[in-house]
Amino acid sequence: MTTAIRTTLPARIADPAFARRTALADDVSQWSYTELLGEATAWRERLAPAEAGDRIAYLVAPGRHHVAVQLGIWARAAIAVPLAVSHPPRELEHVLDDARPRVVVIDPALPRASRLTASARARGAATLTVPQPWVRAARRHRPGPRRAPPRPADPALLVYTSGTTGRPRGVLATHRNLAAQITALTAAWGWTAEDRILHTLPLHHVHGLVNALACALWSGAACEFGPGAPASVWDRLASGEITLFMSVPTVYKRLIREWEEAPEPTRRRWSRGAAGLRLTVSGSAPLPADTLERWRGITGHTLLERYGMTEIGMALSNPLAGERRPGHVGLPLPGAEVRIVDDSGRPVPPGRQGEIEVRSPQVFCEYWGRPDDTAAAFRDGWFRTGDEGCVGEGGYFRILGRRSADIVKTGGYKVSALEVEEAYRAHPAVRDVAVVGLPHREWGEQLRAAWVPADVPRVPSGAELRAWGKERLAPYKVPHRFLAAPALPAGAMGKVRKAEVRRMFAR
Ligand code: MCA
Ligand code: AMP
Repeated sequence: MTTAIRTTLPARIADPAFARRTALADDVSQWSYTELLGEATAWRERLAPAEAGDRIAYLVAPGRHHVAVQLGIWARAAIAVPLAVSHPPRELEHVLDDARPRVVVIDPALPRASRLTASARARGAATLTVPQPWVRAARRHRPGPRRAPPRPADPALLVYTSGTTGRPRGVLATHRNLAAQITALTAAWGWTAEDRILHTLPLHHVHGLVNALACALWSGAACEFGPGAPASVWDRLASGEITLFMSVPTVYKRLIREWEEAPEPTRRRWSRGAAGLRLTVSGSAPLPADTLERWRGITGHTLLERYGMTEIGMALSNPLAGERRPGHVGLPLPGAEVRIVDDSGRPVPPGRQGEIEVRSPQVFCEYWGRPDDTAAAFRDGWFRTGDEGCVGEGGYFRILGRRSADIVKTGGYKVSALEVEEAYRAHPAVRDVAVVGLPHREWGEQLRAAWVPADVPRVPSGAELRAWGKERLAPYKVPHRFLAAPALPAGAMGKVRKAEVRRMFAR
């Protein structure tokens, strides 16, 4: 099935009807669409070493500079590669080695800036810095030499995400893929130019990049970047200025806890203010029914739960109008076909469990530089999500878990247990290690590691192993607990039995 996608996000943002509207805001300033385009045009020229199709990586905190750089990259018809501000050098360098960017844009105020600058230059990339707050940004639209805007088929975005094995892979989406993802959501969730979203999500993943930021810009709406501290979020949600909020279940749990611990007058103010929101959305991980109920009790809103993946954008969503069923992720979004199949790829009847497959113009085009992985991810033109699900009454889908026990979702982030194990095997005191995700009230799942000490004079503590991991892995990939054991439970072929490792933590 194909949906005609004739425009792209960069073309859409230049709609003269949006020009004077607020595009981006933070706690000190607002940027109109004209100002944002002016800054993007300035970046288009500054990024001159890069040609169409080149990758441009950028380490810039979520906010107006981040968005201007991203749009400047697209104005050159280059591929945007967002880097995570929370990642240590080893993770950032993996992306540089894999994506081979021509240019790397770096905010010098960030902690990893100087190391990344050296790493980028050592790999032959040009580096550019973003202006510091004391340098007044170019605010007027400077047209510069005309350039053809990116075409729908041009590659647009390379997002790195963990697979079942090895290091994270780059998921490449074209402008057409993105436009299909955005139009499905803006239609389904009723976005208009009057919306203002409070954005507290990271911008190196689809949730923050597409669902929150790109949908706002596509609609001529305002995107406000704010701090993620629960009390600050509550104050903004209750301000009467915000219409939309999206986050992961962990964040809703934290907001609920903050509300419960607040004094009575503050609670009343937050609840009364938040009742005026238009929509609150949860995704990236299963939303527990009690969190949905408690949020409804506090704000009067039934969280809209949806399901998606970096490779496909959003595929399933509870409705804007109509029943939002707890424990379910709703129905296929406009333009998406979703089915449940058995192990041989045959669709199963409603109610039966199987793998979720998706076919849609939203689906990504390739894993960067990994043709075999790309081929293996599709069966007869359908993308195999690796998630288990079933279809219930009224066609509502349920997610029943991952097919691979080695994929863990913690606080909305996907982590490959095998990748974490591989990193820890490089520790001189670790002979062997097995990483599992255990159910956890706040994180959904939390990483734990059972490990076998090598023959070393001193066995490191769990805190030391955690600190060691944080220097090498993204913070959410570092196990929260370490359990030393004389051996790991293994089957006849030597494969570690993860179910038994899980039980080790229950003892
Ligand atoms: C931080 N830590 C974590 C996580 N985040 N540990 C496990 N899981 C995590 N997700 C570590 C920190 O390093 C810290 O360690 C300790 O846990 C507590 O950190 P804290 O300051 O409380 O965390 P935070 O910085 O406030 O972050 C929590 C968070 C964040 C806001 C929930 O994890 C987050 O932004 N999650 C959203 C991720 C997301 O956008 N996912 C979308 C991808 P220590 O105490 O030792 O210092 S999925 C996607 O895009 C698809 C398409 C989809 O469906 O949406
Ligand atoms: P990522 O690869 O980081 O984009 O994460 C995508 C994965 O998040 C999916 O394959 C699902 O396993 C999970 N996911 C996203 N939304 C939901 C949801 N509403 N319920 C359960 N799992 C979800």
